[in-house]
This record gives sequence, C-alpha cells and structure tokens, in this order.
Amino acid sequence: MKITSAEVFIGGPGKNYVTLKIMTDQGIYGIGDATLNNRETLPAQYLQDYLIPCLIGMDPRNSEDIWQYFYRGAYFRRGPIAMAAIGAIDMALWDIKGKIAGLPVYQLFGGKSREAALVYAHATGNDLDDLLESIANYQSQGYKAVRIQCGIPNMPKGGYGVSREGEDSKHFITDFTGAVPKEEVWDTEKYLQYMPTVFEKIRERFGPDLKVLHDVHHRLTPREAAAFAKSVEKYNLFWLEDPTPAEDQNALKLIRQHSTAPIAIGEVFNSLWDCKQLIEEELIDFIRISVTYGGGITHVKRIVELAAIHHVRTGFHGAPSHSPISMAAQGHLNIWAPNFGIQEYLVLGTPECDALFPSKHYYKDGMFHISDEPGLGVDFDEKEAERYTYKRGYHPVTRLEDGTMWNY
Ligand code: CS2
Ligand code: MG
Repeated sequence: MKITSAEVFIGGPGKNYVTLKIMTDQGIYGIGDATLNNRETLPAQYLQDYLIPCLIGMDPRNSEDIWQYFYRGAYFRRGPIAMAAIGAIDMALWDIKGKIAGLPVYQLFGGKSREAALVYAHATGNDLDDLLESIANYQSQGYKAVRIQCGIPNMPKGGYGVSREGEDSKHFITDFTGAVPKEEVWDTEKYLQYMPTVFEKIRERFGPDLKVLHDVHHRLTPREAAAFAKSVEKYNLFWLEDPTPAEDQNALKLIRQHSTAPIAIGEVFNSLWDCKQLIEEELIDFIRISVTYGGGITHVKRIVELAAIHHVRTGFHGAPSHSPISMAAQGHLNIWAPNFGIQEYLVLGTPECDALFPSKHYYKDGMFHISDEPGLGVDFDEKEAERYTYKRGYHPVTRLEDGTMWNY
C-alpha cells in the first residue's frame, strides 16, 4: 500500500481550519487536523513544502516509522508548527489504519474503558448574574461540568475569556476585524479579590455536585498562584487551569506545597518533553495537551501512558479552534484511556460545520459518544470547503493597567 498524494485545505465557518487529506493507491484516504489557532498558514506551509513531498510513496500502515521519520528526521525538532503538521499526518494515518481494519480507532488502542466521555462547556459572564445564567443554561442542556470565567468589576476589558459587549461569545478569542491584535487590560489584585466570591456564589446557587473548572490563563506569578489556589480550596474546584505560564515548570512546586487544588496544564505544550517534569514529579493532576499540536495520536498516547503511572488524568484541549477531526481523534483516546479525566467541549455543531465535517459522533447529557464507524469516524467534504478562504485573525494581547505587557 502506498501514499499517492496529500492535500492541505485552509478555511471553515468562522475558523481557519487546516485540514490534511492523504490519498492511497487503494482508494482509502485519511484526514487530519493541523489547525494552529491564529497561525494557521504556518503548519499548512510546513506540510506542503517539507513533509508532503516525503510522504508520497510511503506505506501509510507504518504510522510509527513515519512519525519517527518526521520527528527524528528533522534537525530542528518540536515546536507547535512542526508538531501540528506531524500531528495531522499521524491522525490521517490512524484514520486509514482504522478503515483498513474496518474498526473504529479506539479498538486499535485496546477498546472501550467507558461508554462515553464526560465533557465540560464554557460558561462565561460579563458579570456574576450573566455567568450564573450561563451556567444554568448549560445545566439545562445536561452538562455536569462547566468552566467558568467572569468579568471582574472595574477591570476595563473583562479579563480572560469574557466576551465584551457586542461580541459573539463563541468567537471572542479570535478577532478578524483588525490589522493588529486588540488589547485587553489585566489587574491581578482585582482578580484575586473578586474571583473567590464568584466561586462562593456558584456553590450557593448550584450546590456541591456541579463540577466547576476555572482557567487562570497564565496570568499569575508562582507566589500569587499558590496563595490563590490555597484560598479557593474550600470551593472544591474540579480543576484550576494554567495558574502560571508553564514554561517555568519548577513554579508548580510552590503551588503544590501550599494547596491541594487540582491543577490542569498543557494546552500550549507540543511534546512529551514539555510534560515530563510536571508528570513525573506529580505537580499536576490533568494534562491538557491536544492531538493537534501534540504530534498526533502516536505521541499523545505515549504522554497519556506516562501520565497514567503518575496519577495524572487527561483533560485534552478542545477549544473551538480544533476541528471535528482532532476532536474525534481525542474522542477515541478518551473512550480508551484508563486515566481519562474530562474533555473540553465547545459545540462546533453548526449546520455549516457539520456539512464540512460530517460524522456520527454526538453529545448527549453531558457526555460525548463516539460512533463505531471505521477509522476516526469523521469525513471532510471538499465541495463544501470551496465556500471558505483563509482570513487572518489574532488573539488579543494583554497589558497591565500601567501599560506593561503581560501574558495572554
Ligand atoms: C483556552 C483556550 O480552552 C481553553 O482553555 O485557554 O480557549 C485558548 O485561549 C485558545 O485555545 C487560544 O487559541
Ligand atoms: Mg485554557
């Protein structure tokens, strides 16, 4: 069996999804997701200029060797761009493998450990009332877990993850309107004073069973994060995410020494080497890497297995920037992983998105169900793809009130 061609498509409804399609001499094809939010053209170019020429003629069944070829074979390894490109190839090869076997991909890992995977939604509010309403709305749709982000009083532009007035809350992260990124203002003191009162109100209103997650989005210093994690212990959070920028992995030791709040990290990681210290030293409770820029199923499965022996559970990144292809790949890992924790899940299921990526996977009552279609169980409609073109977008950037640049 041989790979005969491969093509990259960029575009989608409200997103620049980067989709790779690999064709074989036996008519079977596979698809993968290389979407790197707001840097989408780069993995696409990396695939087109450097990886696809090598893929032609390779046997698609040798997904391990192909992964090693592109990882070890590159002198300049790793980084989100290269790993997203390798990740897309890897997903497509597992898709092909499943189709050859006539089995859903999770069967090739060892089968089901559970019937469906617990997911969490994003409840956000410009203020507390808004947030409580958003949580109630998700609860009425069956969600058992929500990530909550709340506007902070007197912080001019809301804080992380809060849509500003007039903005569509689904698309608040990527701004397609400007020539340069929008700027947000951040005030750590105001955040640290206000946020615990939000958790208190949520517990008062929704009781102890709701699984409550919160994303600090890299905004605190290690000492601040340790104090914050300690102060919110009593609200029994499901997790506290990205309390500090995790390139300084030692910082997590300070947080651990002061708090038992569960910590989730890794959505910006792209290799096992980024996760290794946090997992081996048991400094986190959930690993958030994704199959998209984590080098695909082959590499992320290895991380999941390392995590399993250190009591670290999965909590894969599932922001809307991931296409339904990588959400399906993660869905197969979630159904199998003995140390599955939770999956971030934002409804991508608009009619336009479903038309571009048809699949039978579905959400019901707070859980994500994986269909038994062979391969990844999601397709890509090239005719639909012709409706979309690439449009440059940016994440906002963050400054402190005095103008100092801060972490987004
Ligand atoms: C966020 C992301 O989902 C999350 O937890 O941190 O939405 C993140 O801001 C975006 O993926 C950035 O591209
Ligand atoms: Mg996050």
